[in-house]
Amino acid sequence: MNNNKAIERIELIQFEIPYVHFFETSFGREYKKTGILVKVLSGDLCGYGEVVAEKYPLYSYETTSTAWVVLEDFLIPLVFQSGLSEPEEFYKSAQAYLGHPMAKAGLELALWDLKAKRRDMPLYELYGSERREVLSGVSVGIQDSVSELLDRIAAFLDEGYPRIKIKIKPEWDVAICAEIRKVFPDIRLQVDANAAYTLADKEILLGLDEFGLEMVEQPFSGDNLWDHHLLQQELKTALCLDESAKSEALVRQALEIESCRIINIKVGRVGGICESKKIHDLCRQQSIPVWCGGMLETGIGRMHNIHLATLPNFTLPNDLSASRRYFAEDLIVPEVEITDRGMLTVPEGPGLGVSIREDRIREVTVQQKSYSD
Ligand code: OSB
Ligand code: MG
Repeated sequence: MNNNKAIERIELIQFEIPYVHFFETSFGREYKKTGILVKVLSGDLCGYGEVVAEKYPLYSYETTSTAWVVLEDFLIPLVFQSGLSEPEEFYKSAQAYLGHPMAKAGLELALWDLKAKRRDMPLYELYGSERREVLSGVSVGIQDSVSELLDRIAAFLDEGYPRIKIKIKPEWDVAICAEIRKVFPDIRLQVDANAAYTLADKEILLGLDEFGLEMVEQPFSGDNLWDHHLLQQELKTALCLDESAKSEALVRQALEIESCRIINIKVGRVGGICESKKIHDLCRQQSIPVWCGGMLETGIGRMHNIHLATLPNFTLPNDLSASRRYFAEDLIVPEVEITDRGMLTVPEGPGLGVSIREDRIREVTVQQKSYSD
């Protein structure tokens, strides 16, 4: 088979899958995952990607519907018009269009999976990594009561997760950390505010210093690098940027002014693997550790994250949990599981290295469309 053959067909599949337990952040409570799968077909091979944009523009301005339109009107035509099939070429060409990183990342991921399958090698090897295991971690949403939160944390620790991240918001922050520390004084613990505070809340945020947290993630809005800098000057705990870390250029500026000491890399938020690698390399040069964030992806998006997290500067536990932490049934086999050492094993097969359950995809499909040249 000719390896340089163009893409013959692209499919978009919008899906909805209920969570096993609701997920609540400072943005609100969600009961199901909405997203888009991207399939790129060439010869007898198919590459899979996932668009992590959510139903509502809360975490990001992108939504499932904006991503669909941007893919249909601009990004898919770009692939067919230029005859490209390499993810690096796609990354360069798609930069002409502003914004919409999650839409771009979904298609770029599918092209990476295809590229690795064409070479008959696992994605992590294509990325130049050698690691066969990455650190898991679990992100625990806001609960109805402290006792429910403590029960959930205890259950996740029993399952072997090496680090717990809790979501915080005003009125669910310092007192909650104090309750957790009473019961679990020594666990690796961090908090994520999803932009719920402003500098006027500085005293509350400084109160988090007494809990030995690994980091405080994104207290202020995504556009606000300077206020993160002002807080980091007084906060002993490391700040970590998520929503703000939108590109290599912004991460470079954030590090120059010391807005944070840790970076969360999400492929969707930054617009793909090429941009993620640039951020990873920049942080590595500057001795800034990174970890892989999640968007409650299906197994397809999460396997992509697992391969990315094999890069050497992903040294902190990732927001990568077992399939059953999110869904009753995942879209892949084998499902993602954590080892007794709290790790995730990176599969050896070509591309993502797992089988895609087309039967399960059909069950969760809301809308589907096929595009060809
Ligand atoms: O801020 O990390 C976040 C989920 C949706 C939107 C934003 C975030 C999250 C998570 C999920 O924390 C972590 C995971 O996928 O396990
Ligand atoms: Mg976050």
